[in-house]
Amino acid sequence: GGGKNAGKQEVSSVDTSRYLSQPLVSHMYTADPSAHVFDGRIYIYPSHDVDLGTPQSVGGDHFDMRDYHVFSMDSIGGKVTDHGVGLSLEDVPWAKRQLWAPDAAYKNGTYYLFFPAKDPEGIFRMGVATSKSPSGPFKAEPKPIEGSFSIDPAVFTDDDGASYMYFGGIWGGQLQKWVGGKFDPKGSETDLPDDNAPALAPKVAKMSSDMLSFDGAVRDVQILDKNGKPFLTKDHNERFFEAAWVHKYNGKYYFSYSTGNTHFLAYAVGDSPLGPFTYQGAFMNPVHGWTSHHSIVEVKGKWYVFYHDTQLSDKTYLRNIKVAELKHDNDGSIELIEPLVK
Ligand code: FUB
Repeated sequence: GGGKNAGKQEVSSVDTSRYLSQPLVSHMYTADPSAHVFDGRIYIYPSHDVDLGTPQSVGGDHFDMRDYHVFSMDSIGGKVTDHGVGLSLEDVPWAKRQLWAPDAAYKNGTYYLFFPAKDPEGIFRMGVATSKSPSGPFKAEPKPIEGSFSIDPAVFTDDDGASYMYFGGIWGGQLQKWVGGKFDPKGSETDLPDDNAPALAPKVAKMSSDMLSFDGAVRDVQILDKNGKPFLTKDHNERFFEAAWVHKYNGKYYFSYSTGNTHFLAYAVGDSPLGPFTYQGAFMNPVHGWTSHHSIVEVKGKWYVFYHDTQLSDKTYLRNIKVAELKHDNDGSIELIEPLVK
């Protein structure tokens, strides 16, 4: 069971009955699963975690991923197919390291893979790669998306066909180093210093019709409390950290994210894809592991959350993707999921 020594368990002694669901993939480590239904099949675009011995740092250097694999299945609970390497670091001309959480989208016969990576200066940017198949392989554009920065792109396409990219992450995701609109290498490694100032906001940009660039300005995503006030830096249980995702349910826009160092997956609801969004609460309690990162998708009339934990490795940076059902109540709220069975 759990308790103080849980982190010291050998892999062979992991008690699988502690977990709400089991890893979808166990022949390699996977994380940050972005799931989509394309052509009636479920495709998953995760990070591919590897152990290269890179020393741990607050900035997350040990999340040192080098490629992406694409996975698919015909139904929830069905066999998972590994389509192999969809994109490699060496095939991205501008990217030097750390292929972090990706997402995918489809428009006009083309599939798009969006991904963050550090450029030669050590600054996270967002790249895009294209394919005629949802399983790849994807060909990267020669340059990062102009005006992009930080991590964790999530692309949502509304019913009117307009697409938006949500992105940003604090601490290792560098969002706090961009407060002046320009990268400050001397900026904080964690939250901004003023605990009583408004917390850093995630970002949103409308995508151009060819999905290769931002159409207009990058804007702040406002996450407000129930009194209409923004959360403050000190509100670590509620404020945005990373892992943005948007889904639409009953005409409302649900902006969900990780609170990072407090390990919740939380959500906020709004009437426009650009926000503002009003915080509703956590919908998933902390998983086993430090990071929490998810996607929410409808499959045949039921809703699912794809997420990860560290069941297979007991190491923060070697994760495994999972899926669980997600329930919207009649009032639109999401039922709280407990990923660790007590
Ligand atoms: O996988 C690397 C980073 O860890 C992701 O980009 C974050 O969301 C966190 O899961």
